[in-house]
Amino acid sequence: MRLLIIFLSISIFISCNGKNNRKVDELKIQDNNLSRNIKEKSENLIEKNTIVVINKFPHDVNAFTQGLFFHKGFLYESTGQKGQSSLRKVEIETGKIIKKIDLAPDIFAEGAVLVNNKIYQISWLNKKCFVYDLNSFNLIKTFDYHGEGWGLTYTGSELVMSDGSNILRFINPENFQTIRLLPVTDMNFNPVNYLNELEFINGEIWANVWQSDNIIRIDTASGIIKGIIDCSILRTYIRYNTNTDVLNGIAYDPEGKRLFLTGKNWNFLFEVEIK
Ligand SMILES: [Ca+2]
Repeated sequence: MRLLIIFLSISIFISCNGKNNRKVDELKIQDNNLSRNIKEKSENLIEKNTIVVINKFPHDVNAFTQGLFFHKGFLYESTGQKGQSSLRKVEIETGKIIKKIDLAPDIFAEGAVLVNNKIYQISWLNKKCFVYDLNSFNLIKTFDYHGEGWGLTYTGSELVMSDGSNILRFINPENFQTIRLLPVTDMNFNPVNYLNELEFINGEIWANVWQSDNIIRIDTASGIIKGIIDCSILRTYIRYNTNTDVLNGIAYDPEGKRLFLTGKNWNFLFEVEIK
């Protein structure tokens, strides 16, 4: 009798447990479906665009573009690589270099931006930001900072610096002290790494994502991506050689509403429109 009770108890337990397992499995499937739906819906909230090429202009194939900005009809470009780093003022239509300074051979220059008639140019591993007079390119001062320097832009009150991670640093241009850090994520709060050259456009931060053909549009308050711009079509225009590297270089002309893009050692600078 006792054995029968034990057997029945075990049978009932196994039966209930089986049902529970099925319920757990069903809940897991429902949960997975819900997660997928939320993910799909949130991804749909990110605007997806491509570009149309309006113009293409000559670009120095020896310019390993790391920083690019527009000012009063000219482009200003920071080029990288040790022994080849420079700061240039370039005529857009011809690609002609109007003014250029070469940096010390141990400096690997990165992003550059204009702040009140001064050009700020950061460096990759040298932990130095150089500040020049806009017109003369004379060095005014240098700042030291921690970590790597990749891209640089200016909001009108703060510098924004990328370092290859998903963290953007907001910096006081007066003393180069960090004011705040902004982690950049997708809608599901996954980090978006490899943020490179930057441009502040209509209140958003636009960033080249290193080794991709995408530029992302970042909300400056939340750090969440608002849009992805697929620029892969530019690859069909450029002439490849052994030095041709990735898309990197965003410059915006706010008055003419013109957007310029290029890449490291690319033979063209493109004027594009968002589609
Ligand atoms: Ca830029």
